Amino acid sequence: MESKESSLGTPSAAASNAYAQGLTQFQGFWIPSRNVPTSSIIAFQKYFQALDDDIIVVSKPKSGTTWLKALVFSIVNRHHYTFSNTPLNSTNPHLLVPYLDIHLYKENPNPDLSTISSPRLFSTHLPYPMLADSIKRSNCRIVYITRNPFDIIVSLWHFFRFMDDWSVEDCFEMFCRGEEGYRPFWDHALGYWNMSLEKPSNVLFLRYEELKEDPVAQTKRLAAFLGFPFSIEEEKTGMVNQIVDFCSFNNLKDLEVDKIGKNPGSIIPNNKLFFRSGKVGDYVNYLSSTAVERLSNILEEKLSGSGLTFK
Ligand code: PAP
Repeated sequence: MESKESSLGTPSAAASNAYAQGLTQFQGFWIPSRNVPTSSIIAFQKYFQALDDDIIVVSKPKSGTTWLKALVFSIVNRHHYTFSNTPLNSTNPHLLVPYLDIHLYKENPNPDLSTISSPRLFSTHLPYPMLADSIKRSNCRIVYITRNPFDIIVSLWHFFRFMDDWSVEDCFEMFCRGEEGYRPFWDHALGYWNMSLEKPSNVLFLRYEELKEDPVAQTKRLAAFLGFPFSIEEEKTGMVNQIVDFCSFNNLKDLEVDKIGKNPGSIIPNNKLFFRSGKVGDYVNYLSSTAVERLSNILEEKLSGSGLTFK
């Protein structure tokens, strides 16, 4: 595995936008190195020792990570907290399911994670080939969430407008060239898709759209995969619905911590940015049908024969 930063530096769109200027080619992927120094990835790859009961939330940015983290935290901790005293009321989901690379191994190249109670909840945006070998060798569970790339583009574009006066077309072009952070979309998704087929008890492949369409069924599926299935009694008393409601866009976005809070040390100016519209198909308001057709064709070619499709 290539372990040096590439002298290629930044993607071809770099001249025109700050987002691209913050990307570094590393181990074959473009990494937003302003937020994820390559040294923290190296430290994570070298020192992280996965445990069999670890749970790792993985996504490409803007795929539904915040939502999934809230759900996973709520499912796993439902016997420890009520909805009125859950830490989600006062802490953004990103801090409750911390990033291995953006948080833990950035703050300390060899943090002591042994004191975290089981199951430990972690997250990353890194593509499968860049995960620490101990994760691949262990029996831990990876939950991957993906989303239709058209909505990801629009979400990404909106999100980074806090630092970039870029157009949605700039963002779209970058995505089509596979030069966005953790790029390209199709390789990222394929890596986890293939692993979910190869090791279905270790890798769950979720879609944002499926969660939106039937959050109760998908939350049950998620809980069963995580080894925390809902009992018949819990289903009867409405626990699944309560978790779904608590983690819904409308509830989380109105919590004070997510409305006016900011995660300490984060480059993201406020947590509100993690909650924009939370809709499926919003892209039709931003991308032309020609653009959609063009990316659909790219996806068809790149994903051909894999069984993975996006609409
Ligand atoms: P991140 O990679 O920066 O953490 P991520 O959470 O993956 O972002 O994705 C953000 C998207 O999820 C936003 O989509 P939008 O821009 O199209 O609106 C955000 O609104 C949406 N989102 C956040 N929380 C929820 C939720 N509880 N339910 C549904 N969608 C959500």
